[in-house]
Parts: sequence; C-alpha cells; structure tokens
Amino acid sequence: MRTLFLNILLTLALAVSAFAQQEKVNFNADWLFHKGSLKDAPLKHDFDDSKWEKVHLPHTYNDQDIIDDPIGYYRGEAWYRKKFEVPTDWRHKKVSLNFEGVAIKCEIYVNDHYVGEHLGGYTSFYKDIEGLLNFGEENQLAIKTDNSENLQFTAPPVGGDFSMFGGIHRNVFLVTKNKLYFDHNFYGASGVFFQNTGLKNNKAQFKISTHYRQELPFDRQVLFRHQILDKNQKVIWKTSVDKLTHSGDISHWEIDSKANNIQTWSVEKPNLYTLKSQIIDAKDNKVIDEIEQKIGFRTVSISQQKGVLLNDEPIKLQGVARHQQYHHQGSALTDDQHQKDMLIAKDLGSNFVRISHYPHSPEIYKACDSLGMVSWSEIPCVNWVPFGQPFLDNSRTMMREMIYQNYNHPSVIIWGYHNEIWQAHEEAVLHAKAMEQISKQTDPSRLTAMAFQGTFLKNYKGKLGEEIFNVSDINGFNVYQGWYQDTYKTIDAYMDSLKSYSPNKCIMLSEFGAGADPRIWSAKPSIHDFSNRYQVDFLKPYLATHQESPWMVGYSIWILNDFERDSRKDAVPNVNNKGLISTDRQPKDAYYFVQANWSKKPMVYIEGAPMDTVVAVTEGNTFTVKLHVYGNGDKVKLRHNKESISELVLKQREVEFDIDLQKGWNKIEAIDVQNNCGYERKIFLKTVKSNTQGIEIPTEGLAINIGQTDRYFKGNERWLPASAFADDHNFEILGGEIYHQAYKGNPALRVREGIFDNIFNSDDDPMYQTFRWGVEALNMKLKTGKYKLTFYWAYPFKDQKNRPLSQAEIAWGEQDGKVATSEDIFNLRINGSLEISKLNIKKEAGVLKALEKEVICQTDKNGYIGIQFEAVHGQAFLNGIKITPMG
Ligand code: GCB
Repeated sequence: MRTLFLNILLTLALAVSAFAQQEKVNFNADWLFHKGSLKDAPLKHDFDDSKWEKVHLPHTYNDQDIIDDPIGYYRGEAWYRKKFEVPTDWRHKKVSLNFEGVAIKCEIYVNDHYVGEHLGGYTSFYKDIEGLLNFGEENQLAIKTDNSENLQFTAPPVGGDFSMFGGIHRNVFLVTKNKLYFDHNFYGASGVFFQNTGLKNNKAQFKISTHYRQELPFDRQVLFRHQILDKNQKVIWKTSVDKLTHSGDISHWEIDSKANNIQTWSVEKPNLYTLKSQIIDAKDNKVIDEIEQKIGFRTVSISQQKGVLLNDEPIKLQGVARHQQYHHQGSALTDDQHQKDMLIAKDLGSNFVRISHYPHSPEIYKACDSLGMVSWSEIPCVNWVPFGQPFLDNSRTMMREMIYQNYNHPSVIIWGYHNEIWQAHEEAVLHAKAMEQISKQTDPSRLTAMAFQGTFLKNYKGKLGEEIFNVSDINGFNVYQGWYQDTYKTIDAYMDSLKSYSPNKCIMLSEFGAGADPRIWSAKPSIHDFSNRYQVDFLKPYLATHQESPWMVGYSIWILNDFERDSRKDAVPNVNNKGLISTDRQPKDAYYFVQANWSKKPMVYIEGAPMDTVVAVTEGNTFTVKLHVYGNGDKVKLRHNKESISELVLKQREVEFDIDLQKGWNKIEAIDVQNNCGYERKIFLKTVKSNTQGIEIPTEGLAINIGQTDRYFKGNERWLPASAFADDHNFEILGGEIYHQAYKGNPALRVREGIFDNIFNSDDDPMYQTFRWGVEALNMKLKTGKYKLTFYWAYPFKDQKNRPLSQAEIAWGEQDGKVATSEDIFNLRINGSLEISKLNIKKEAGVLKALEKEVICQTDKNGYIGIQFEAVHGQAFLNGIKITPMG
C-alpha cells in the first residue's frame, strides 16, 4: 500500500519533471527506525524490519531521553530504512538525496551499496545515487546515524551546554536533475553565490560565482543566464554567458556587475529579489537546469567609531540567541515551528538573532531574510579545541559548508566560529586564525566574531591573549554577572574591563541571561531563585549598558527559548531555564519586559504570569501584592475591578505598583491611553484566615514550602513560602536554617537557597531543592480538630565524590557541592507522641529522591499542633508540609 502511494507520488513528480529541469520531492514520510547498533547492516531488501518503528521526519531518537531523570541520554548508533520507487524515465537523470541535517554522523546505503558518509549534524549535504538505483522497481535506502561521544575529538561539537540529539532531525528531499547542473556537491550548496560588493545611492555592485558540473557523455555548448527579478517578477538585471562545457567538467566562473535603482534590504524594509539562474542548451534553447534564490542588496561594515554599519547606517544589534529545541521533541522541529520562533523573535522587537551554537534549519535563515533580522551564524566549536589535524580539517569543512549554504541570505552578517573556548592553548589560537582565514577568503563581504566567556579570560595570558583577541572583527563576551557570579549592578564597569582586553576591537554582549521557571514568582527576588521577577531585574541593567558607546555593537540575550539539556540542574530538571519563552513557547514576564524595551509596536503588560492564584494568610479579605507594569509609552492608567485606581509614569519601560487584591477574582487593567493599547490580568485571591482562633485551613489543604524565604511556586500545589506566615502568631518554625548554596565553597557567601540538583521522582523540584536544615520544631495553632499532615522530604547531599558537575557548580567553583559526611536520622513527634521513629530518609528513599509521609493527628484542646524533629544522629530537616483538615 505504502509503495503504491509512493509510486503515485513519484509519478506525479515525474509528470511535472517532464517539463521541469529539476524536481525536488519531499522524502519525509514512511521511514522505519531502529535504535541501536546492528551486527549485520540492514541493507538487503529482504531484511526483516517488521518490528521497526514507523517514523516521520524530522526525527530524533532522543526526544524523550532528556525529559525524565535519571541523567543520561542515548548516544550511539541507530538505523533508518525506507523503500521507494523511481520511474524508468529517470535512467538518464542525476538523482540525489538532499539531507538538511543528520546528527551527528551518518552512512548512507542504497540497494546494498555504500553511497557515502557525512560528518556534522547541522549542515546540509547531497548524495548522488543514480548509479545505484533500480529504475521502475523498488529501491531500499538504509541510513546509519551516530551521535556517539567518541566522535567528539575529531569534529565539533566537542562540548557545550546543549544536548547532541541524534537522528535525521531535518528534512530530506529526493532531487532529480539533468546531468549538467549547478553544482550541489560544492559544499552541499546551491552552486550560485551572490556577493554584495558595494552600494551607493541605490546602485548596487555585486559578484556572482557560478559552479557547475557536466556529466553528460558529450560536450555541450550552453548559455548560462542569471536574472534578478523584483517582487513583481520584473527583470531588473540580467546577464548571459556562452560556454562550451566538456563532459566531466567540474568548473566555475565569476562575474562582477552593477544594478541601478535597486531597493536596499534593511531591517525596516527587508526588500528581497529573486536571482534566477539557468543553464540553457545553445542548440534548442531548452533549459537544462534552473534555480531560484532570494537575495538582497545590502552592505555591512564595522568601525570603532561607528559600530556596525548596515548600508552605511549604524545599527545597534539587539536580539536573542536561539537553540533548535522544542518541548519534548528534541531537535526535530517542523518547518512551521522554526518559522514561528523567528516570528516570536521579531515580535519581541529583535533586529538580530544569534543562531547558536551551530547552523540551524534553512527555514531560520529564510525567515530572518523576510522578516528583517540580521544574524550571526556559527559552527559548533564550543568549550574545547582538541589537538590534532582531524578536528581542524573537519572544522574547515564545516565552516565552508555553513558559509556556502547560507551565502545568499542578506540577513547573515556575521560568521562565528568559537564559543567560550575555556582552555587557552596555541592550537586554539591557530584554529581561530584558520577559521578567520576561511571566512574572509570565502566571503569577504561579512564580519566575523568569536564569543568569549567573561570569567575564563584570565586563561588567555600574555601572547595568547594578544593574539586571540585580535583575530575576528567582533569580540563577543558571554556575561553572567548576577547569575553565575557577583551582581548585575556593576555591569557598566565590568563591560569596561572586558573592552580593555581588546581596546582596538568592537565588542558585543554575545550572551547574558538569568534563569526563570515559568512557575515561580517572588516579591523579593534573589540570585538563582529562578523567579520571573529576578529574570527581569537582571536583564534591565544589561539592556541599558553602554548604549551610547559605538564600540559596543550589540546585545544578544541568552536565550529566546528554554531548551531541554541533559544533566542541566536548573529549576525544571534538564532544562536550561534562561529562555524568554518556555520550551513550549509560552512567553514569560521577561519576554514582555524586553518587548517594552525594544519593540516600536505600542504595548503594555502586567507582570505575574505564574500568579493566576494568590493564596494569602490574612485576617481580612484583602491582600496587597506588588506588581510591575511594562510598556513602551510614557504612562499607564490602572483599573482594578473596573475602577480607576491610579496613573503611573514608566521609567525604563517599567513601573511598580501595589494592588490590594480582594478575595475572589480580581481584574487588573493597565491602559496606555496615548498609544491606545491595554492589558488585562486576572488574579484569584484565596484567603486563609488566621486570627485568635488559629489558622482556618481550607478544605483542600494548605501547602507550605519550608525551605524558601520568598518564592511562590506553582507546582502540583500552590506552595506558599514559610515567610507567608512571618507576621503570624499562629505559626512558628524553630531550629536550623534555610540551606543556602555557598559561593565558591565559601560558606560566608551564601547565595542560592537550596541545592543545584534535580530531584529524580518529582516535577516539584523547586520545592524539593530547598529545605530547612537542622529544623527542631514546627508549631501551629489551628482550628481544633483532626488533620492530615503530609511531610515532604528529599535527602539533599550526595555521597559519591566524582559525580558530574552542573554548569552552575563549574562556574561557581562549588566543585562537588556538599557531600554527606554522616547519617542523618531523626524522630518525629506530634504533640509529644512519637509518630515516626528513627527516620533515615537517605536510606529509605535514596539521595535526591522525593519522599512523602502522612500522619493523621488531632490538635490539642487549644488548637495546637506541635511537631518536634528530634535528631538521633546528624540533623533533621524538612522541605515541605501540607496540612489538610479531616472533616
Ligand atoms: C554560556 C554558553 C551557553 C550556555 C549558557 C548558560 O555561556 O555559551 O551555551 O547555555 O552559558 O546558560 O550557562
């Protein structure tokens, strides 16, 4: 049945191709997949693949691996198979498979024959297969992919804070052409390269390089024709060149030319033209090959005095980095998902995208062209440059593939090749110089950049430093002051210090970001609390720093989207939480804050995305919260439940206000009258009465996060921090203190509440990551009655020393965190009676595993419940408690 369908598909394709010179059929459907190595390669037609999984491309075999603990994802071989037929008329055609990206290495077989391999998961390539096909019959395609770690020392990426998903994670096409064609085998690119060489008063100068192959059995006189068409299909420029092509030619030619009255490509007006290229038979005028590509007329240059110039106009780059990753889909995104990311970036007000840390799908480059965003595209050379020739040679090929494949996109203005090479050595410098040379020789019309990590600069001492900071046009700095170290408050001075590493170069904030869990909100944000408020506070000074300094060419926020990354220990396990939007593309507060700063489209927003329900401990029916409005107008009017309450003036696009929430639903509106826009947020206030009678626990219970001072966390419950009871006489905790991660092992420098580890059997990590260590008692006065107390624990300290370090631990110098030195055993008594004896959580549940225990108890006649944690050995601790009334 499947074959029949394919047949129809290919017959249809053929019907078109009888007239066309080139046909491209999408080859994403009907693949079979097997994860793992196979002793006998499944090449033969009769190989039994009946148990293989049916898959559709794009596909990765790691989409589910990264989601759940325990840490680790499959890195190894996998196989894909697909049957297909090709019509007999294709016997004299060039038939190729075009892969947009297969990670990380692959071998391709057709009908039991080895076709070839490709190394590098992020660039396109073609494999010609016409010599191996059975025309008019079924053909068997088999592809082995491999994302093993042992590939690492021969090709980028060696390391990096991203998962190296394996599989055919981008589109595949079957392409047929005549045997005289624009050379797709020249670095997997189009074969026709358009380079802007000058632009003045709407007159453009450019160069076109044409690469072709002649595989006909005889010589052929042809005409190469290039035409540039405007958006109305009017030809605005053309040229034709006669050539006698010889059988077996692999050749190229170039032309320099000019066009008048062109409309430039810019961020505001991304005017695109079509470059139509044809190879025409001189004898009968038939078109032998034809391709159409989008191009744009624009120039790029840079100077210390003016910064980056686009079409001779200064442009401050402001935008986001992006990873090719989507919620539980790994790296296998649809074209639509790729495009949407760029629409989101544009809507944010970005004029720039850092395509990190590897070339992305062609859709990203196309979207940047049409939406008007300039980009920095880079090869995945991250953290390490291993010694040896293979790595250098493979980096060279990757660099050329990236450049040639994206040559014609006006949006690309920077080629990048290093991201945070930690270890400084002679070979890293030579590698950088080699990449720079390739960029400038292959494409002198663009700029180059490297990104350095602010804290590793000291590794580049003396001559190494002098050399490396003078290689590329722009030195990017990835800066995390106020996240991995120190504070964001001194960012201006810090940027000055970075500038001093390369006084004669332009610099850029190539990364800066703070993590925010979409579920956490805090009125008193602090470093590493993953609250949405802290993310905004962090970004604010970064967006403002050195705006007037021309040598500071731009700002690229890390990162547009949260991304799943194995072994990452943020608030959502295995997710880097620095995105402005979540892995499933829900905007966080910070998204709107940046939009208020960058977008020209009038906007207003009331922060508090995780705050749909507020639970408050109060005597009355109201509760005051501090919220912020962001907007790009001067002032906003506030309304609460339809009543006007105040008019506020925005400062750096933001203003804080107090709102007295009323029990039940609250509608809060912010209106920018001048710009005719507004925003509405609804918050439900649930009150928990606390008075001389005690705390009136709601029937559904009350969940308290014991280890957090001020984080409201919306997990399986709405968790209140213990501080919600700060002024409440009915609630007290005695003994011990909230555990803080120490900075660089110095206990005097306490920063983050809790630990940097994932909790293996719960999604409520932010609750379990925090705890009160050494707790002795928790006393509450409630309404008299019977209650269920649910206790929540996760033993926080590991035994083993050589466990893998988290990003934060590496950066913070924590080394292996706190290691358990003794057993921690305690008794739990309620109102004096022993309820749990000799509780050893580490032994009972394991380390970093959630454990819940329920105890039913009765208040004493005055409503008191006194819980005693009685250490038998070591310390007692508590992460959370839920109190539920029982009838
Ligand atoms: C960096 C890296 C980036 C990481 C980021 C982070 O400096 O370049 O790949 O994801 O920091 O979040 O730690």
